[in-house]
Parts: sequence; structure tokens; C-alpha cells
Amino acid sequence: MEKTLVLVKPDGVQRGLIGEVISRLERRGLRLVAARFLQVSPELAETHYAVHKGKPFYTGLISYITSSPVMAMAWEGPDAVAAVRQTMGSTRPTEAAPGTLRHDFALQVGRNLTHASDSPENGEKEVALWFKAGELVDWKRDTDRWIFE
Ligand code: D4T
Repeated sequence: MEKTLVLVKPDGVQRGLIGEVISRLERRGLRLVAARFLQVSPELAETHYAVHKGKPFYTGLISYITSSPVMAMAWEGPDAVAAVRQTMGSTRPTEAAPGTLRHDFALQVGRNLTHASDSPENGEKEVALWFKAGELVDWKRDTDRWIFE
């Protein structure tokens, strides 16, 4: 089953929106696999955002993600990466579709509430970066057959 990493970033945590993010992903039908509330170290932030190193927004991005705790989660489902990114909306909140989290709760790219893996390959990589194998729960829901074809 495809897995994806979701972070409720410091702004989402400070604004009390962890429950809103989880609720939307649960209602969508995705299955929670792992969760960890943590203060992100500069090392983890730099590894996670290595692809953006050198870009003008990089320094701000590292200080933003390390500024306060985050809620890190792994979710799974068919096409989990695409489904979660659709629920989050575009990276720039003013380009996010109405009804998406970033449209409904954010205004600026530097305070865009959540992170979600952008490909199945990165989903695997990012879940492995944020969680140890033993922290991933392999389970079935009674409702799975009514959600997964
Ligand atoms: P994340 O990784 O946070 O889910 O965002 P996206 O996958 O949607 O977008 P991204 O990798 O292009 O950007 C990573 C992160 O950098 C911030 N950012 C991005 C920013 O502050 N200014 C910018 O101009 C861009 C492009 C927001 C998300």
C-alpha cells in the first residue's frame, strides 16, 4: 500500500489545527500508520529539506520547521500521495483550491500548515527518515473493504 509522510508544521500545531488535519485525512479514507509529536532538530530539518539547500527560502524554511513542535505522521492508502496532496492544496495557499486545507486555513507559502510527500518514492524515503521500521503499525480496519476497492 502506498505510504506518504504528513507533517503538521509549527503554525498548524500552534494554531490548534492538528485535529483538523487528522480529521480530514481520516474522513478521506486514508489509514494512519504512525504518528510522532516532536521538536525537529536542525539535522533532521536539513536532511528533510536537502533538495531545497541553496534556494532563497531555505534558511527561513529551516527556522520555520524547527521553531516549534510538529506532528509527523505516516498515512497509507491507494494513491495516498496524490490523495493527500489534493487534500492539502497547492503549496502557495492563494493558489490552493477552495475546500483544501491550505485554502481554508493559510495565506502564505512560508506558513502553509502542512507538508506532504510529493511522489511515492519520496513517500517511502521520507517515512523511513522520520520513523523507525518498528514504529509503523501494520493493521486493518473493519471499514477497509468499504473504502479500498
Ligand atoms: P512541502 O514540502 O512543505 O509539502 O511543500 P511542497 O512539496 O508543497 O512544496 P515545495 O517542496 O516546493 O516547497 C517546500 C517548502 O518550502 C516552502 N517554500 C517553497 C517557500 O517558503 N517559498 C517558496 O517560494 C517555495 C517554492 C514551502 C514549502
